[in-house]
Amino acid sequence: MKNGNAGQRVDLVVVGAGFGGLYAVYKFREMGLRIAAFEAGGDVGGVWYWNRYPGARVDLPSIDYSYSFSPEVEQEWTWSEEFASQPELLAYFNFVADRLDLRKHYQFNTRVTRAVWDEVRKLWKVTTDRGETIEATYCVMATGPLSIPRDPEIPGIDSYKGQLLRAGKWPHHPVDFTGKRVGVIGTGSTGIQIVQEVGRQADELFVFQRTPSFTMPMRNQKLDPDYVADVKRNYAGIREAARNSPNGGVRPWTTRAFFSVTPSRRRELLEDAWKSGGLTMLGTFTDLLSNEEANEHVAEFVRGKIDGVVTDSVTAEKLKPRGYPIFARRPCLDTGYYETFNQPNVRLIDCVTDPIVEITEHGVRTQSGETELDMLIFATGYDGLTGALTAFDVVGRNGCTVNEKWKEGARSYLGLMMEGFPNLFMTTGPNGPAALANIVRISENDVDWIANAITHMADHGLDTIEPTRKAEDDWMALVLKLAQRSLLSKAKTWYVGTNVKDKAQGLTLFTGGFPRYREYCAAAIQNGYRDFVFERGRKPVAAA
Ligand code: NA7
Repeated sequence: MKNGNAGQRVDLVVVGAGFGGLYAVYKFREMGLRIAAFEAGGDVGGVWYWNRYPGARVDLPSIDYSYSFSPEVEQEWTWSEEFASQPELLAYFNFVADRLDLRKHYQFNTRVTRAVWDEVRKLWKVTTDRGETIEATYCVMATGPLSIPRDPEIPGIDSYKGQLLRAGKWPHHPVDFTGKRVGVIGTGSTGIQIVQEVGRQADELFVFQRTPSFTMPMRNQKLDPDYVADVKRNYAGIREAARNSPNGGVRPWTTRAFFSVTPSRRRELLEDAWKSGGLTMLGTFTDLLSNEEANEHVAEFVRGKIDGVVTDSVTAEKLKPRGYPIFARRPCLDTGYYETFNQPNVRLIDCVTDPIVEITEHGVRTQSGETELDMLIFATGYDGLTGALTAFDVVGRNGCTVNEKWKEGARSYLGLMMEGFPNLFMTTGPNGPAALANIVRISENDVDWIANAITHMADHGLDTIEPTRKAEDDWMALVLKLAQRSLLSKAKTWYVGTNVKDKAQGLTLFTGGFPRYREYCAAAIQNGYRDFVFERGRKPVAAA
């Protein structure tokens, strides 16, 4: 599709060309629906289209972080590394788009600026930054949990005269750091990946750290062709196992509680997990996110590893995360991050004891003085989970916007729909398991669920679908109850919204595990859609 959408009427609008969007376009096209799809980026890939910073890499095994819906794609695509790099991930997206001929449905470089529910005509009017308006019966917001990068709230950003780079909007050309004085603000997953890479190239690297993250060795490796062949023969079983695991992936998990084994056995298990790499440690005990004492033991184990690597004891101490549970912030995976701080060209600036005051013409001024920089990189995170749908006006019944609805915190039913927003669906939406389970498995689950709902409506001649207030209230109560049992709320992170000024705070994630989430989604269909209100014409219709 080029630019010929103005005034067009379609069955369904899809926003986004990441994992959720591409599968949605495929699925709904196969159902025979007329689709218009929009993507702000210049091509497919979602977050992997934008995040081209050096060292960008997924923290789930590539085998898991890929579609299961297409046997052709599974068999024809070959992953080269256990944890794929951004270029390989982008190549995968392009392969899928070409192989399934999805690109033609998209209008790229086009941002949706407004979506308004027309109560009389029972359709969504979707407006883009190109000034066109499309009408659609259904709207699928596949806008992703991490699509609105945010600058740090530091005065003076505009005055900086050096080269300013943002991890989430990285240039499309190679950036050369040789001979440069480089600063990185932010030490989450993104900052860590950048630091370990840029530290090897830059003349001097200054790492501005406010909250240290726990990071564990990724131990990435090239995939053995025999292993890949074996995976390809067994994809069906691998996918089934992933769907039935709490994290939606093949990562090992257990039914063993931390204090159920002796201290020496615990140590052994943690050492094994450390050696095995990736997020293995997260699956070593069941209660790491519910038992504070168990959690602190594991945190101390990881802090000990920092001492084992970082030679300067003051720097080692500063790098040790304290004051929040391990895994309550997204655990990071690294390849030599701590080793980077043993290099003479790398300096850690602790922004707790020496806070950033402003960004100046020449660099960054902390309380103790100015650090002059040729290049400054922001790795300062995202308005996560909700940011994409609050960044523009999504207007439901009675003129109510998503922003208004979510003023006190994001609400939804199953992370899929909202009361007051008929025929509007989300994939990996807030109050679903996004961020806590494999986003590809969640996206597939969500698109399949939406497809079921649309088929049900077509079969019964229904015009609108919307969850009841009670269903949404009950779901939110469950999400809250589970969240209260989890240590995830005990850290300041994008999971709980504390990283964005004035954002409502609270854990807007379903923490009950992926299989249980799938069960709830399936039950909402199998019980005859009793948690939804349907309309035919202007009349409410009881669930069939
Ligand atoms: P994160 O994990 O939200 O990290 C953002 C980092 O930026 C974090 O260390 C913040 O410190 C830091 N930050 C933000 N503002 C400032 C200011 N003003 N001064 C100093 N430091 C600041 O985002 P990522 O992009 O790394 O990772 C996002 C997800 O991508 C990750 O969870 C994985 O799922 C992949 P703070 O914690 O606020 O003290």
